[in-house]
Amino acid sequence: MLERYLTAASTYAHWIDYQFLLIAALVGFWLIVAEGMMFLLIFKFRARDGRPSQYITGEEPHLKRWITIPHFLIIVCDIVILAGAITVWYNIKQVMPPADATVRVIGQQWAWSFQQPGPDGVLDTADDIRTVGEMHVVVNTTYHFELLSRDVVHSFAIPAFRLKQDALPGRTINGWFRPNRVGTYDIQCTQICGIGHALMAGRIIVETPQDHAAWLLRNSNPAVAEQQTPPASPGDGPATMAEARR
Ligand SMILES: [Cu+2]
Repeated sequence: MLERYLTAASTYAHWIDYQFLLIAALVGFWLIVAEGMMFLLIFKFRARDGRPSQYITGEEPHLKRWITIPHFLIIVCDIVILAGAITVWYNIKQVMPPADATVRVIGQQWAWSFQQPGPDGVLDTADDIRTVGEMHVVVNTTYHFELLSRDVVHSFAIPAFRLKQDALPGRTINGWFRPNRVGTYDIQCTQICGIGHALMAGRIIVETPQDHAAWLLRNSNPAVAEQQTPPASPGDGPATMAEARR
């Protein structure tokens, strides 16, 4: 249902959406019941000709029940919401499914930069690809990310993935995502991090394995990539910031 308003492009996006719907439905139900009851009672016991409005202290047991019974029902709803929230948190933040690839995400005032494995598929080797503001990933691939900050607290967010994770200076925070829809999606910083915070945007391009392989070839260090893969077809213009910088 929330997908109508915000594309869901990762495997856990719908878990978050269901949790929001669960909270909205349970809280919304009690909001309507409580407000409806309040206005009904105001109307029913209002002052009329020859009869003043009633002042009810609510101390008698048959009146107290109007508080205690909904109170316990709401506690049951709270437990349902908590159980859902803990399950979602555990599955997204505590459990790391095996990675198909690992990438490094670095926040700084005021840009996101990314370090991804080159054609060898291994991070921290000579053919790594470094980009600023733009990250390329393969659809239906589980990524682990190592999140770092060079200066202050940032927050790495991809709304279409329902992913949000703070980046803390001095710490490497691990997380994961698995994009399941081809497209280009926003990356944002969601922790106010200085005067350029609003400009700290990027994009993530989820592409097919073929498109990603072509991008890898175009952006790998030619000297390193030549030893590992056939050369890219000539005439490809600069397609990304990484290529344009070289
Ligand atoms: Cu930031």
